[in-house]
Amino acid sequence: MLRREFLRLTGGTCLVHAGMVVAQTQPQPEEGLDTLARRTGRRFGFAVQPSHADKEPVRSLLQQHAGVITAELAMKWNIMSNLLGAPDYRAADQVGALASSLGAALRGHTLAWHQSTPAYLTNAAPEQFVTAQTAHLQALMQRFKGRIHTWDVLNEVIDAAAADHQGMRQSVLSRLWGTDRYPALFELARAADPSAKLAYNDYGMEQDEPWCEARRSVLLRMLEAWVKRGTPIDVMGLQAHLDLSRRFSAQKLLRFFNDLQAFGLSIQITELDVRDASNPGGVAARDEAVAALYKDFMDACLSHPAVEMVVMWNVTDGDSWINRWNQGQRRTDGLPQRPLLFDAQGLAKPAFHTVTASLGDATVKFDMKKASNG
Ligand code: 9MR
Repeated sequence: MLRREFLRLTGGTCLVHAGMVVAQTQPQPEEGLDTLARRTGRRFGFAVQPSHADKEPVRSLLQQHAGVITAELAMKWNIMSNLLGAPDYRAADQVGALASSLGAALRGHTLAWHQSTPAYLTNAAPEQFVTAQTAHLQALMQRFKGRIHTWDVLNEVIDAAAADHQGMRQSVLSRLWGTDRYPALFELARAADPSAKLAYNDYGMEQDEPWCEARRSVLLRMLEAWVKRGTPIDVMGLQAHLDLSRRFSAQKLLRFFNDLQAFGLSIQITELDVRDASNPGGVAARDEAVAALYKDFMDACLSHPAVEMVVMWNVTDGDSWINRWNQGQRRTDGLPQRPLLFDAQGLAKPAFHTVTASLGDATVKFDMKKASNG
């Protein structure tokens, strides 16, 4: 095998690093990211689209490193809905089959989200919407019953700027389902598949900015009310779309994790990537800065016993949603962003090595006395 091919398949991990021979106890090349995560009872994985997952380099990288698979698009309601006919589950089934073939846990994403609500329901009567949302949730959960590790039941309902609405986002969901009835989604989900963990999933809470703090406060208030009324929720999904232009404080993040744990929730990092649109440097400097933020973030996460899994949002910089033409912020130099662990050719970047080291060095095990509020 060519050295280049070997490094690609192994994620580029060398036995000699920075001039030092790596001790036998350090991660070995054949140990993929999920294997390393399992040492502390955790899992590591990726969000994928079927069209990327069956092509190189993504295919081999998943085989080497994936212990969790999330469908980036394929399990969203608007993607599978047909106004006139039965839902089209083909792409969702492909992602399910991929997870099985890899022996990976499958995350279901997402049962209720304003952005994936089919357009034809935007002006529905509330009763019609409730009937359609309920039927969708039940049918999709029934199809994957017993095969989903965790369902993202509800996604992104917080908007801290919505002061007149207690920080709840105003959307098709708040209008037609009702914010006070969000817990009912979890009750329906628990009844539909009692074997799946149930998550609320959201973004913009991981870094040290006033607006993140505001979003954390709204979230904790919302979760407290849900838990008080016995809502069957098991997991807080933190998307972790990190950004180099924002500050990071491990101390504040860990305090937030303690608050979530106190509600009896485990924590899953569900959509990790690092945007570098603001970094003016060349590729090497950008990659070092991205790797440093990954290190700070991963070390903090892995030091907390409530953190259960880490899922990257896509696999290589080439298939990252951030670099698609209509998404993410553009760099002023016109170059693509470098948000993930592997470059567009599938070669390991410095961020891969820091994440490998964080997983390899972790000593605190995932240890969650599962909440009894379910
Ligand atoms: O990456 C996804 C992008 O390709 C889709 O156009 C978009 C709408 O379906 O969803 C993106 O994924 C989002 C995820 O579902 C929820 N959190 C934010 C993600 C990035 O926008």
